[in-house]
Amino acid sequence: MSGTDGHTPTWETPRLKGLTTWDADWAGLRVVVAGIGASGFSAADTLIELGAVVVVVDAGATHENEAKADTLRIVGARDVLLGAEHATALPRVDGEQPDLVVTSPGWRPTQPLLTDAARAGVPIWGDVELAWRVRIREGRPTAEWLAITGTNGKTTTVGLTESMLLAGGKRAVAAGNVGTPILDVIRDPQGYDFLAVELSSFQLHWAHSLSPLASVCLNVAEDHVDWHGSYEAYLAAKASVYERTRIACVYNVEQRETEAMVEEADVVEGCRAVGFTTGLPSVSMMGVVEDLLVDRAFIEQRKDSAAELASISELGEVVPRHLVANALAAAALVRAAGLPAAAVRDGIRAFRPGDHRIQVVANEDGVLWINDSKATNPHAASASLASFASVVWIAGGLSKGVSYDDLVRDHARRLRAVVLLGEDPAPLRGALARHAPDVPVSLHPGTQTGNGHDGGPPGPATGEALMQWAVAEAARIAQDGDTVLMAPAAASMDQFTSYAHRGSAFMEAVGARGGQRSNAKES
Ligand code: UMA
Repeated sequence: MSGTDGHTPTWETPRLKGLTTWDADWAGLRVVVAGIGASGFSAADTLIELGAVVVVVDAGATHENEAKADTLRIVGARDVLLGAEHATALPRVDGEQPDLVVTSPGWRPTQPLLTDAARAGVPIWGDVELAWRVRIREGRPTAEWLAITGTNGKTTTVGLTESMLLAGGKRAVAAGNVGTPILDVIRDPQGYDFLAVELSSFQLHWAHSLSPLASVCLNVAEDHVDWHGSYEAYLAAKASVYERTRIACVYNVEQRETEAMVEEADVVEGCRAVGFTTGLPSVSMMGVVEDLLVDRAFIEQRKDSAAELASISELGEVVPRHLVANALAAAALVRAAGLPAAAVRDGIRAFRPGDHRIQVVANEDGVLWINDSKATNPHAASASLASFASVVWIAGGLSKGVSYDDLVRDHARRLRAVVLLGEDPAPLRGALARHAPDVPVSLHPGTQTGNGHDGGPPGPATGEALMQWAVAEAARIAQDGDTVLMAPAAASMDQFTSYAHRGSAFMEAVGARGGQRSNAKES
């Protein structure tokens, strides 16, 4: 794990070894922070507070980054280097080779500054590793960590976990990949009992010594292959969530890969493996009996009985199977943390799912409109498609190098038509041609005519304009009983600023259609 093969850096050096608490001797440590986004800013700010000598590098010289750079200079950063030319090699700090690089998750291991650091033997940590190292302050841990990863359902599960912890009267917060940098919550003066920490595969790749109270990998499917280099490397990053877990490693009974990860993990003596299943639970599992979520893991009489936690209907009006799985995983984490069954039920009742995840936008004229902009990979889109019988599917975007063959093959029978997004629709279009040749496919006229970069016709619409076209096209095709499902199975950044932007554009376009119709009725 420590990567001492000469090609990858070790993450520990004699100077870094003792740095395992907030009160350790961080003073004068020479650190390069890669990135000035959410996590990089938080890492730099923390390191400056700890007395380290900090140089921050970011390839983007935007106004927003300039403003952040000014703030960091004021609080004491040694230097902030903005612009692509600075991200091509490891900078020196006060004329010397740095002791450490703290990188942002978006930086790939193949990025030149990072490969330069690796070649020079300079350890690379992510902000999550730094947060783990400084969590003990004045002799006490600031909070216990419940670590959550998986290809899909992370954000819902951290939200449910946080809600259950709060319902149990604990001071708790969701942090990490969910949006709030982990170092911001570690430094919160009020403090917390528990953190529900969402960890992406990128963050896990750069985390080396975490030892959470409980951990879960919800599921795995091909994703982020472009960042990790291979699916195997992505899986290895995901599996590392279980390393050094203390009380319970929670796995998905319906996905053997996650159980295998637990079997392989080097955990703390006495740590249990606890499964979750949307079927009947065996001993040491959370599961479903009739319409109830039950616990057969954290009760004394688990050999011959199960304890009721909540009824499925308390999760909402439409309850897809994966939401049941997410709730059971969250329940396992909080039960491992010693919370009572009532906290699970009350947490589920209080939970409000976030926008853009199988969100009902409208149900009009017999057509259900669903925003699942968070379905940024085939696995998430598959779970979404499986929830509906007859679908007009709005899909496509930045494909991240994944294959769409299985997805289209598995769901071809439920597709009435497909409306394609994406600057490069070829990957999904090809899979549709191979596995669903009879399903009509709509392509924006701009996409069909070219990208406009070569002096040809104008390129495809983007953002709101593109989504208005897609929604109008879907409305033209959809029939009574259909679901129009915007679950793109791809990232959004080629045509939108984020999945939230894409989802909001969809909701606005659907809402505007409702407005047009009611105006037409009135006039
Ligand atoms: N940058 C470079 N060179 C590079 C790459 C990036 O200079 O090669 C710079 C950019 O100009 C930018 C900064 O680095 O200024 C961005 O860093 P980042 O992309 O790591 O993003 P942060 O703002 O630090 O946000 C990160 C997570 N982003 C990613 O992993 C891409 C956020 O997850 C997370 O909420 C935040 O830390 C706090 O922990 C977002 C995400 O999209 C939601 N996650 C992916 C996902 O869920 O699929 C993994």
